Amino acid sequence: MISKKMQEAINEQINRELYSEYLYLSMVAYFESIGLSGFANFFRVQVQEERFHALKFFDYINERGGRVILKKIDQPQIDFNSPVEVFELSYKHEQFITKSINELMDIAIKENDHATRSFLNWYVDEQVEEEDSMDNILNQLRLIDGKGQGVLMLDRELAGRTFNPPAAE
Ligand code: OFO
Repeated sequence: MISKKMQEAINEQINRELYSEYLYLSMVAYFESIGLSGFANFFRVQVQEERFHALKFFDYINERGGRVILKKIDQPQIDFNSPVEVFELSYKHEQFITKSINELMDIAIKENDHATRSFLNWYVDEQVEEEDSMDNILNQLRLIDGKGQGVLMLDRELAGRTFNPPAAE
């Protein structure tokens, strides 16, 4: 059975994952409003990824005999000045999430909770990808100065992103 401390920390993380979903959905709305449907698609897929992250924690608490407590989700930022700003924020947000996953791991280590340590390894690896994908697009946007024909080409490329849920583990 999961400890109260570990359970509470994971419940907080479920809230952060749901907030991530909400934040990226707000970015979908922004990109739809400025006619960049490929960027909107990129964040629609990101929304699905975040829901997946939240539900994976949700299922884990249940499997370990704990109790999921859903908390209030803060309102995300609704307006953005440019695609570059969106990716700067997303990259920063993913760094924050990485830090929070590392803190969960610290608790699992302190509590000698080997099952949770093993479970969290998936998120540690996932965060490497999460940061990398935001950082890559941010760099591409900076190369093209965040505007012009290059943005339209990137938009076309991002239209092809699809959600591929990892195989059940
Ligand atoms: Fe974007 O990794 Fe979850 O929050």
